[in-house]
Amino acid sequence: MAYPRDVQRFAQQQQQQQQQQQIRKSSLQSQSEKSPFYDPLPMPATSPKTIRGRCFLRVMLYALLFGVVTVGMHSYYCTPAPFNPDEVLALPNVGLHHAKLLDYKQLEEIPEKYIPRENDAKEKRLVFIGDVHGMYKELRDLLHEIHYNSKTDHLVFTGDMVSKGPESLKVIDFARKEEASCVRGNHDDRILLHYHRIHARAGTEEEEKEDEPPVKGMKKVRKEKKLARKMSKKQAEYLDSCPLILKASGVMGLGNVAVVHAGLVQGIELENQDPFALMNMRSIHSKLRVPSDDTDGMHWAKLWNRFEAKAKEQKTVIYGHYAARGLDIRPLSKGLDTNCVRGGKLTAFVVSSSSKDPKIVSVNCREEYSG
Ligand SMILES: [Mn+2]
Repeated sequence: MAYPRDVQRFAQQQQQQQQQQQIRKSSLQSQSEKSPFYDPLPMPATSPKTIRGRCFLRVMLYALLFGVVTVGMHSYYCTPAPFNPDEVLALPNVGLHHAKLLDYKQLEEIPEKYIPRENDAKEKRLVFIGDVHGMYKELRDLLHEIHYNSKTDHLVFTGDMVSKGPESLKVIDFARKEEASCVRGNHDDRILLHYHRIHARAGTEEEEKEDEPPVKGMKKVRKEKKLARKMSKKQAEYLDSCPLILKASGVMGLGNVAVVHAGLVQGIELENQDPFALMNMRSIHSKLRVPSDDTDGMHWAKLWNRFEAKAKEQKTVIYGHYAARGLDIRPLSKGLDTNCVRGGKLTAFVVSSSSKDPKIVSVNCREEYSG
């Protein structure tokens, strides 16, 4: 029960409260008109879910930033330093003196009489020929194509004259007859190794029980041994006479030249280059900085061109071996193995005393041989 006076008081109180609220509202409105910074729109309440979402975004942003900085620093600091040949020399497993042990002829000069010079009265040519691999017919085709003249031209084979193809011994006989120059290739080396082992064992007990374990690659070895057995002493002597490196200086259109089968390590004297690398290398291992016969790492010719360009006396390397790359002509290296034995081409790099620009001539190879 309520007394009428109380009801009246209650109604008065209510009225007062409403009036106060109205005053507060109108003062807020006038404040918003006065201050340009006052935002009259009420902020929505921030729920814990939204706060967590924002936190997550911020963490993700920091993680992304961290990632970008890490990748940037890694690529800046962890890329290999410029190639330093001293590092290769310092490695104990690089056999730089094998040449003496194995009796390889490390380095010879192409005889002066064959070098085309700028002021030669008569035209003289040097003809560098890539890996022939017993493809005698194609060799004859190529010589026909360049109008080979044995009186004025001198042939230089970049190695791997024999093995794989059908007429290895004919190639040797022809090269001997023409007194061609040559460098020793990895396949020439293998055939010679078989030849010398077979002849060292001739007439001994060992000859009877030939070491032929049934392992992978034996078919190839048997084929090589067959060729080695057919090789005459004179043919073997010719192949044996091929040094690992041939050099010449002041060659028309080229300057200083080094001929090798596989490649050279820039910054190491020709006398000190490793025989295995000279006959087999394709790349320089990017971490170990040693020459390797596989294709990982950097192509040796790429490094050669980059660093030899800064050398005092630059040399141009003429080589074969890298059939997978095919014709590979760079300012200071000329790769001539165009994979004739697997149905590719046979290529000649012709330097003439009558022209400053060497010519490249190729012929197609007719049949495919493998193994
Ligand atoms: Mn080779």
